[in-house]
Amino acid sequence: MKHYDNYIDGVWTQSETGHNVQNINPATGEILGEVAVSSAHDVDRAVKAAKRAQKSWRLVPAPERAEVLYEVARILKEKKEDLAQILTSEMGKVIAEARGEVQEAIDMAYYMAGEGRRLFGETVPSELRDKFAMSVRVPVGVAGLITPWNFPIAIASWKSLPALVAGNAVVWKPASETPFMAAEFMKVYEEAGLPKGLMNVVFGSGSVVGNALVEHPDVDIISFTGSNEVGRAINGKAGRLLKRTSLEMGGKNAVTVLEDADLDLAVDGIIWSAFGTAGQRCTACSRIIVHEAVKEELEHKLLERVQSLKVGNGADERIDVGPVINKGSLDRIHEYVQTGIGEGAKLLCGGSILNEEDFAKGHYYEPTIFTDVSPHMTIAQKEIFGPVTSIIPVKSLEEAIDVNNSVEFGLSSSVFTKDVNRVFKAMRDFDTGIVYINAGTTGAEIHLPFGGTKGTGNGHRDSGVAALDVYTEWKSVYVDFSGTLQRAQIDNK
Ligand code: UN1
Repeated sequence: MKHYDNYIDGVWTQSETGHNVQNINPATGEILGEVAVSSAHDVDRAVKAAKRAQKSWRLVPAPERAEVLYEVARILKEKKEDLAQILTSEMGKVIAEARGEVQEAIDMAYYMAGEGRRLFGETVPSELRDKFAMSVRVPVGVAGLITPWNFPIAIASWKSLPALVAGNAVVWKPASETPFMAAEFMKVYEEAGLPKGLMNVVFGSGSVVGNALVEHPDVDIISFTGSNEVGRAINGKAGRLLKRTSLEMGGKNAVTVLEDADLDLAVDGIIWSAFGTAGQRCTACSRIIVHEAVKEELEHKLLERVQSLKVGNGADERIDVGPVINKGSLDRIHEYVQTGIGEGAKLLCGGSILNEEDFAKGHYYEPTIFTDVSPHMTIAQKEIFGPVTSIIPVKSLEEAIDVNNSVEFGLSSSVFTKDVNRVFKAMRDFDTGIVYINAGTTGAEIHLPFGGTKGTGNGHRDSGVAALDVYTEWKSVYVDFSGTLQRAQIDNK
């Protein structure tokens, strides 16, 4: 049976508590192994190691730091299949998606390695003669990363790679549900030759380990992806300490289908983004806003497709929809469905926990579509994080935009139409951080900023060049080579 301890200062180290917790396969109930449960003291040791290591790492030229990232990319590529298998076994997503997720981490490693030769700053003209002005990026210091279970390696790569290439050190608290991917990713960094202390992993609960990271005076920035509730609590505590936070907290994403849309394409996009990862993506399509003229036809086509989806253990290549992460999640999803029925929404398909023999040991939910949902209903407002989506009929693009924007989140939205004018209108007026045209709400690429507006975040972005803004400070530098005292705002006026 596998067992993992914390990784602190380049050594796999037993936690202070000496306790462990089991890691369970959500598809089968099988016990995969166990992992350390840590205390605030373990976090403190990791932060001290990170702080020490960062002192010299910040002086290593960025192109040289990037060499480690190129190695990370190469090793991830070599181990892609093994990592995908482990990912499916502890998280449950189907194997093709697990491979895709590892690929996302590989892409991110190459992309951020390239940043080692860019990390662009700015030079601007000074107001004064014989004076040079520039602004350069400097590392923030120690980054505390708190990452979710739904993309255990991709999201960890979005955060750790830019942090490291920019000259920071990292203390990482991975989700309790997916510790093995965290340990595997750590092993990749180790093999790639990352100097000790720069990346530390502390396993344990959010309330102990996460909290200790947020409150530690030597952690300079917290980057968090997870629930809105936890993100707000983190921001409250970090705010009092004037600590920088980058928060990504979910969505209530909608696909809009207009009356001129290619309906078969729209169905492809909806099925993939509503039921891929069993709906457990922040970007999952959990609302379908459809023009009433094509509602019936769309429902018919969706129903046909949903009935052909195979639910089961994602390790089997033939499966389309895997289990949800755990029993608590399964029950919560079912509760939302009951609430939907109670509020008068109509079930087009699904609506049940799957517990016949094949499914009894895992946590499976039927792909579920509600129809005739009105925008204010609970199922049209709350993030369900499961394979449940809701059809909301509208009469125009304008109404669709209002409905799209009527939720507390602002992560991703999409529109299916062939009309170029409506494409640009939707693109401008959807109030989300990501907009797709003629595609579902998922499928973000790593070299573009990832994140959203309103309750989704606090203005920062993972991925893309925007991620560097999270892990660097601007330093403005003025070099006066005139040999005299030149007073800005005075001597040049
Ligand atoms: C998430 O939605 O939780 O855009 C992350 C996508 C993936 C990442 C999703 N590249 O679907």
